[in-house]
Amino acid sequence: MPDFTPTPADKFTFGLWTVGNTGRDPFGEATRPVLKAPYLVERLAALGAYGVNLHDNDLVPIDATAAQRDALVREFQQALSDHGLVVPMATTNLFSDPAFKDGAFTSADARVRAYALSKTMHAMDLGAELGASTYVLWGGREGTEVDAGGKLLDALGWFRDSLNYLAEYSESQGYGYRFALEPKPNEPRADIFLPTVGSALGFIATLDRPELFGLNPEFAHETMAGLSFPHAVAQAIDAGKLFHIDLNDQKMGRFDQDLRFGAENPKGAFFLVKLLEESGYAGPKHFDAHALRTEDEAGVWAFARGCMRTYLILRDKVQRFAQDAEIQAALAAYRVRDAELEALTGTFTPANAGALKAHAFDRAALGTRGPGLEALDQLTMELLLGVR
Ligand code: XLS
Ligand code: MG
Ligand code: MG
Repeated sequence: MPDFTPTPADKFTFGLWTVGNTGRDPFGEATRPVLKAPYLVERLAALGAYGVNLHDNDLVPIDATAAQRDALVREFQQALSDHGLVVPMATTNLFSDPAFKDGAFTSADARVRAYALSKTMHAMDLGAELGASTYVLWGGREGTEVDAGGKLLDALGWFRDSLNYLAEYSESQGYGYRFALEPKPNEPRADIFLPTVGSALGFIATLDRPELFGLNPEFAHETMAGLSFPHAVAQAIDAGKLFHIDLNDQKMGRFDQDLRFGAENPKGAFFLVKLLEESGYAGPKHFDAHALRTEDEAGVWAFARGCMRTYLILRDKVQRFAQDAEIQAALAAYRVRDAELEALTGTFTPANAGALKAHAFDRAALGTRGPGLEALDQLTMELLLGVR
């Protein structure tokens, strides 16, 4: 029986803001004290994590002086090198400060849009200094409660202009970032622009350098939109755009919960792990979640350990699924092959099209055949429930 202990080779990462979450919510104060970044690094390394990600202000307060910034960065870098953790991803906090209350890149105020660009370029400098190669853009405040301002089309244009500008900045500085857009349907705004993976994929195609932009899909965000996370991730993979991933869990139809990975929907988590492992995704697996507000610091580390263990347990189940003869036989029966017809549908030629149009299909037989999905799904459940 494997012991499911993570190692850096598993490439698990956490945000400073995740294990550093103090439990504050819109109705209640913090329930846990602030933990300093170097301490978080030390504890994550001890648990077997690979890296740590950050927003600029997770490490450097928004009003820090240059000297304070440099001291905090040095202390953080020392902890990273002492404990062998890397910073694969960085991002900008464009949502906490009241200046961004009506958007950052999509604010109707040109001064706010300019400040958002400036703040992001400084944060990109910080990320590059720490070695980050992925730059996440979550547009938390990019949205509206009311559309009386009439900025829907303008906002998309401002957003596009800002992303184009930041890509040029990255290239001109030699940072070589790959930008990962993180869609979310709502919270903290009533309606956030580019609300789903599909919306972001469509938008990327309109950018000047689409090759530099991809996705950072999050389990909770697609679930909040009532969508299937594995389906969204499959589309990102198919488009060659899965640049990063935020793993957590979420009850559908609720506020943004950021639950421990697999806590709510282990079956969805299984199909997600299967997709990541079998598609060859090689990037970090980032847990963007936090311990329940009820928990003390011991609960925080139980949460972090739990996220990684659940991933490893599901990865083991994926291997068992691939080795299970009965499951593989059911899968083979489900995927019906037909050499003659596949030859005709593989490539369009006038001759193939003509032969296909002339082919006599047994429509009744096609409609009558049962594909065996009930049995296959039950086998999957029994594997997940630990009885096979
Ligand atoms: C919030 C987002 C946020 C981003 C990073 O819901 O998940 O944590 O991942 O800004
Ligand atoms: Mg989130
Ligand atoms: Mg996230």
